[in-house]
Amino acid sequence: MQRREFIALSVWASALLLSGCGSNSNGNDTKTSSPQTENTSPLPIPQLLKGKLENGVRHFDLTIQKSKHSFFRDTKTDTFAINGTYLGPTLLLNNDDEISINYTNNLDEITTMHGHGMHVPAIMDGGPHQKIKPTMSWSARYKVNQKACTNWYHPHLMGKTAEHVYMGLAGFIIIEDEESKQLDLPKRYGIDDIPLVLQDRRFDANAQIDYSPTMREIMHGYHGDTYIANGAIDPFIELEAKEIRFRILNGSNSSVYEVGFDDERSFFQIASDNSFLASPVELTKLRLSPGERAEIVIDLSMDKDKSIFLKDFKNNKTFLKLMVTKDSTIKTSLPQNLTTLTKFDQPANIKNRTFTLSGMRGVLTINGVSMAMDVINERVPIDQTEIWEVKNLMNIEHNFHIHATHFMILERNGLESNVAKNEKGYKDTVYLAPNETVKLLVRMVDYRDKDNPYMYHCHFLEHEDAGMMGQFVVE
Ligand SMILES: [Cu+2]
Repeated sequence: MQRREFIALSVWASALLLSGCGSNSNGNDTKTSSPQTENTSPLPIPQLLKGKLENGVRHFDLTIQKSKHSFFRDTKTDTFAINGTYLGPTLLLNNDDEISINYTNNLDEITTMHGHGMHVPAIMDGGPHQKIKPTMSWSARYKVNQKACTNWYHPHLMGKTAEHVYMGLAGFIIIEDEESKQLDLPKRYGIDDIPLVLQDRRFDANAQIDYSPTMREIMHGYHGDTYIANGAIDPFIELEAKEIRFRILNGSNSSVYEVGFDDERSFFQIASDNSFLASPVELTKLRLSPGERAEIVIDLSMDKDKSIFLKDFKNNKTFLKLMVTKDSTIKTSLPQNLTTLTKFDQPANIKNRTFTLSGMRGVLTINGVSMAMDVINERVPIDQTEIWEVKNLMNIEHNFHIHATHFMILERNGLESNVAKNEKGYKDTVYLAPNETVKLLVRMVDYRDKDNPYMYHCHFLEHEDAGMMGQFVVE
């Protein structure tokens, strides 16, 4: 009975979307339209792995494989996945844990697996140099050394990152610490603490993933007409009438989303990429560019028997239906103080580095050069605070991601007041509007290695693969 209502509502919602209310402003770029779906399935919650403890080390075993996934009813879609059929399990890590993540590559091609947001030695970073050949394994082994946050893992192979992610390779890494365990936040995984990776995809007439960007789409973004959440199209989730926490990852290749709810109610952002915010920030819309994360808390305590939709206001498309069907079994009350954020000191003679983002006709550059595997672009001294000024010289959007560290955003277009409140946590990826300049406060700590580089790059994956990436060593 209830199930039939879900399907009926979904058909209605799909019809509404197809009638034009959900038209995509990027629609001109979409050359194939995906099979229509009436599919209403529960939101998949990635399996939570805590690792197997052996001799003081938590071991995680992940297999990168070809698979088939049911995006559509009665059809299977070829995918890449980690352990399952699309995306991968969530790894739960505690600060100070010794861990080992063993990736086995069962694809027919080389890939890599990078821990995005992880503060780890360069050889454990899983960047373009840590290749995993078919049938071979690679282990990232390190001591977790950072504040509670929501990170993720994904391939980072030179020139192939976009395609490998598009086929389904990505998963969450949740880090908890003593502070996060004490906070009165929703923390029952999959019940009131929900991981949510937002993506858009193109499917061909045979319901197969279509990754075939033109030069224009490499520059302007490879946008899909089908929105998916945790690998499902138009899913629903049944929730308790209480505060619910979502750990949201923009896992798309090149789409910037404006996330919010269809009734435009407010919610609180509690964390950005690499830390909690000092205190919750009230929002009605949340901009997330590719690779960025935000944890939010939405209060559903007055919404029993109601449904609301989580959507992207930018393209007016829905990702997920929230159905408040259950009474609350536990009460949480959003704390006003979440964490203390330490700002790196800024000495009078602070070093400035400039990174200009530019390019044309499918070739993208940072400081005038495209990524080359054998070139170290920057040498950064350990334990010294620097200002990295990133200038978008183009009329298109970009972002900028730095491996190994977190940074704080000091200014946008020369003004501190242009930095939004919800961007004042620790970040590893910063959005840049067309022709915008940002100033970042950066400091490399703990891991010195003059031979093995980290990456900095645009996280619009088509841009990264087209050369908008560079390498730095910490010495
Ligand atoms: Cu870019």
